[in-house]
Order: sequence, then structure tokens, then C-alpha cells
Amino acid sequence: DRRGHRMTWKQYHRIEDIHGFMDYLAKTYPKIVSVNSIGKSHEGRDLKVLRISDGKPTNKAVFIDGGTHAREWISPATVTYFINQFAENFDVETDDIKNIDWYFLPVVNPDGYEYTHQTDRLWRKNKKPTRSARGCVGTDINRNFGYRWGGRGSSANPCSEIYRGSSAFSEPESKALSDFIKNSAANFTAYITYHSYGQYLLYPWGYENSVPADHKDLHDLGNRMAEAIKQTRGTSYQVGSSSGLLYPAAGGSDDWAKSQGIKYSYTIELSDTGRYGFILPTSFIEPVARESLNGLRVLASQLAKA
Ligand code: ING
Ligand code: ZN
Repeated sequence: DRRGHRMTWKQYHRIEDIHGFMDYLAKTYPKIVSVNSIGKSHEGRDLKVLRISDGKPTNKAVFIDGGTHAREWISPATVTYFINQFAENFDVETDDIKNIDWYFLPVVNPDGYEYTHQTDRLWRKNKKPTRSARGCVGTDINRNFGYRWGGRGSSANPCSEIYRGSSAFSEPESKALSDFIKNSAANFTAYITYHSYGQYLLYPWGYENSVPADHKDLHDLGNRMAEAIKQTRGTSYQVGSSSGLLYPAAGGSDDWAKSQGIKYSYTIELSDTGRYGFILPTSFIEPVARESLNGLRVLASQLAKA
């Protein structure tokens, strides 16, 4: 390709295109972009994190991931859209954006993601075999994180879609993500994990129907992000705690991030509200990503204040 990569936001892409795009940006913008593998999936695929930063020591840090659940294709598409916007336009970006060290992991679950392209479009979990006698495969990565692991809304049955795994961080993907955040020198102030679908801005706790002490801050910022999304083209998001608005679910990555002291921890359920669900047509990619970027800009402006 003349541009040096194959990514577009007119189609959903395979992991090879996503990784090729990330490597292209690191090569093209070495002063601000770097790519590192933080580990490997069960089947040996890289878990690639792209960092965008001008290196100012006063910067705060934000971690954004997508593709935890294999079938939620709009999520990696949206996260790569953010990467493209910030990397290609860094010099003309706002100070709010430039004063943050951005870390992006667009596909937390590359094995599952590839499986949804090749075999089963509605696969959710990772692809690591379990010790199930029935031969069931896969753990729900978003039930495998180690804060209040094993609680409500997760299953001990390996054949369940919400199987929590044999222990907290039993899965290479959740282990690598959490080790990276824990061991990083970066000052993470926000964590956002993109899922689909439903149009919700969710904050902890997921493990039970209670909220953190600073829930007003989380709710207020969530409302302002939702307002920015709505002003883009009218899309409505509901804001609330995941257990309160959806259902209790222990072992989620947002609960774990919050437990690590990352103040602004959100799960964002992208479009739509169920007409197409996980099988969102490609014509939605650009509008969904664009309005989501406007929501993210509100988060960046909040971090500039505090
Ligand atoms: N929804 C999330 C899930 O993992 C969720 C909802 C959010 C649960 C935050 C726990 C914590 O079930 C989807 N669509 O995956
Ligand atoms: Zn999900």
C-alpha cells in the first residue's frame, strides 16, 4: 500500500493489518510513537501496545484497550481510529491531548478476534483450553481480573460464556495487561476499556451494587463525556455504575484498574442498542469512532484540570 499500511475505517480488519498499522506509525513517527509487545496470547500472538507521547515528565498517563471480547469488532476499530487521529495529527492536536502519555492496546484478545473472522463470528472468550471434561474452550477475560475475582455475575463452569477461569489472572491476556499497568513507571490516571454494545458509560463497581467513594467525580465526568458524544450526531449514552445499570459482574478490568488507584476507570459499551448488536455494519465505524473521540477529548480536558 502506498500509505505503508492497510488500515481503513471503512472495514473491519484482521489482526495482521492492525499490527502492521501500529508498526507503521512507530516507524513513521519515532519521536512520539512506540510499539511494544507486553506479552503473548495463548496461541502466541503479540499483545501490542502503542504509546503516543511527547515525553514531557509532567504528563499524566491514560490506558485504553479494546477487543477484550472477540465478537465486539467496533471496539478495536474505534481504538485504532483514536491512534490514527493522535499519531497523524499530533503537532496540531490540543494541549490537553499532548499533555497525556497515551497507551493503546487495541486487541486484548487476538486469538478470539481471529477466530471470529475465520470460524465463529459470535465467539466472546479467549481460546485457551480449559480443564473441562466436555472439552469447552475459553475464559471470559473480563471475569478473570484479580479484584474480587470469583464473585457474582461470573461462572465457575468452563462451558459458560462468562467463565472466570481457574484463578485470578489465569489467562495470559489479563495477566500481561495487569502486569504492564502495575509495573509501568507511567502515572496512570484513567483507564478505559471499549466493549459493545448498548451505549453505556460504566464505572465501578461491577462486582457488587455499590460505588466507590469518588463516584460523583466518575458520574460527573461520564455525563460530560456522554454530552459531547450526543452533540456530535445525537447518539445517547446512559451513565452509571456497571452493576447498577447493567448487572453485577466480578473480575472485570475496570474494577481491577480502580482498585489499583486509577481514578477514572470506565467500561464504554459502544453502539448500537441492539438493532445490529455485535454485527454492526461497517458504515457505523467512522461515525461511532468520531463521536467516541469527542467523548475522549472531554476526559483529556478533565485530566488537564486536576
Ligand atoms: N459487557 C460487559 C461484560 O463484560 C461489564 C459489561 C462491564 C461487566 C463492566 C463488568 C464490568 O459483560 C459486554 N458487552 O461485554
Ligand atoms: Zn464485551
